Amino acid sequence: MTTASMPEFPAGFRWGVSTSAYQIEGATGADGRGPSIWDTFAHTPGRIADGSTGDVACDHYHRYAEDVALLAGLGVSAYRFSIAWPRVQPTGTGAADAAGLDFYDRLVDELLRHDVDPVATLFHWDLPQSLQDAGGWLARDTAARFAEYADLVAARLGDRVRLWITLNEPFIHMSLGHGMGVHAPGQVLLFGAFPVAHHQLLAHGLAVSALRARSASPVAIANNYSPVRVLGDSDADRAAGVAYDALHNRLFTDPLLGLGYPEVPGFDAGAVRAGDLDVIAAPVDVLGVNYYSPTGIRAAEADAPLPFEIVPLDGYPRTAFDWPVAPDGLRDLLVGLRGRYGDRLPPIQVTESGCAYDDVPDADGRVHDPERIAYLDGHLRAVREAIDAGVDVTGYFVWSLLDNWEWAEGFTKRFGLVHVDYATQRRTPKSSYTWLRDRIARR
Ligand code: IFM
Repeated sequence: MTTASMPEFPAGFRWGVSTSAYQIEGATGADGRGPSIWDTFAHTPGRIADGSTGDVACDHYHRYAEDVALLAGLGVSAYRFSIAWPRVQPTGTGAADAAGLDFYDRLVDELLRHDVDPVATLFHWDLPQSLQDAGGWLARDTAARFAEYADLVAARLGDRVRLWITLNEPFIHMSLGHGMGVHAPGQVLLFGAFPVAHHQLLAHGLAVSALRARSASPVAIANNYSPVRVLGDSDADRAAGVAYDALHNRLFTDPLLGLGYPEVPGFDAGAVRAGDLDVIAAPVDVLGVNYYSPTGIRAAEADAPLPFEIVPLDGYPRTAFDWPVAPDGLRDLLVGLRGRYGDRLPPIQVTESGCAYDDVPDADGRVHDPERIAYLDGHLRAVREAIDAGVDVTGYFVWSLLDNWEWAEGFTKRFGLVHVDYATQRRTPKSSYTWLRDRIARR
């Protein structure tokens, strides 16, 4: 597929790629880094599909200069990475570990040397294990600890990071990590996980002030969204759709934009104290939107624990994760956010969008991934349609630069524009990398 017929994007549109610390860095024992909940979880037999861990991952900690060169070759204007809290504070409290921060200092400088804006996420799920032992996100104190950590990072990098992202996908961390237990820390609390939502949002709000006190750069949060497709036409099916939408798409956005918590089935507001909602509603400069696919919903059986049932959506091509490829969902989501929140909505950047396929080098060592090219083409067109419909979208980050360690799926899912041979750590740009490079160069 050529890039000739691609729509244009507004001047200043931010082209980026995203990664996260535990998924690529490796070097989990280097320079005083403490253990995180993902070290513990990955080392627990039976938790990860292929029995792997993030101990080495893509060895980015040692190969970051090679990876920044790949970013520069791609021509992106921004790189979204995450900072590992246990590198900065090995036990989640106290003074910063200088060597841990030095790594991010070097990375940021290397990015700037190549004219790539550093976009730093403070929390992409790797909570220091010591904080988990003290209650994790069920404990209100973790929010205060997060603000201290944000202050330490901003004191060191606040002059050079161009966009801060406080949290990555707090909904996924709450639901998969604490509701269903398939991610770290592996808790199966179902509705008992709601304090995790509130304490993450409180942490976000406190961190917004901490960052603003040290850095003039804009602040955002990256939420995961999935537009709901209701299957079935009964009132119960529609009510199930509304319930799921509130849980997935509104729980972490309504309070952020000053609307308080939406009505969510089973929501327990016991953790909410006077003044918290004001802290959470501290204005952000950008809303980060992570989108992968829509969710099919219908009413659950009468005695089911949840009031909705998630059902597969037919009629779409599928990724190796079996997720439907639905660019229309991204357009609907962006337009829907604008419709729902109106002038409360800050500019949006799509902070993650991508797909996993079973990419294998051919006999010549080249990696052809036409499905990913089609995916990116479709999703970029969807963003353009949303802009045409009046939504202020100012950036698009592909997940991910590299094939990497995909959480409970281990190394079995490849999301990268660049193929990684995990035995040799050899990086091979896929055909989607070349396509995106040419696409960006046309701007
Ligand atoms: O790999 C993850 C990332 O860490 C968070 N968003 C979704 C991606 C794909 O599953």
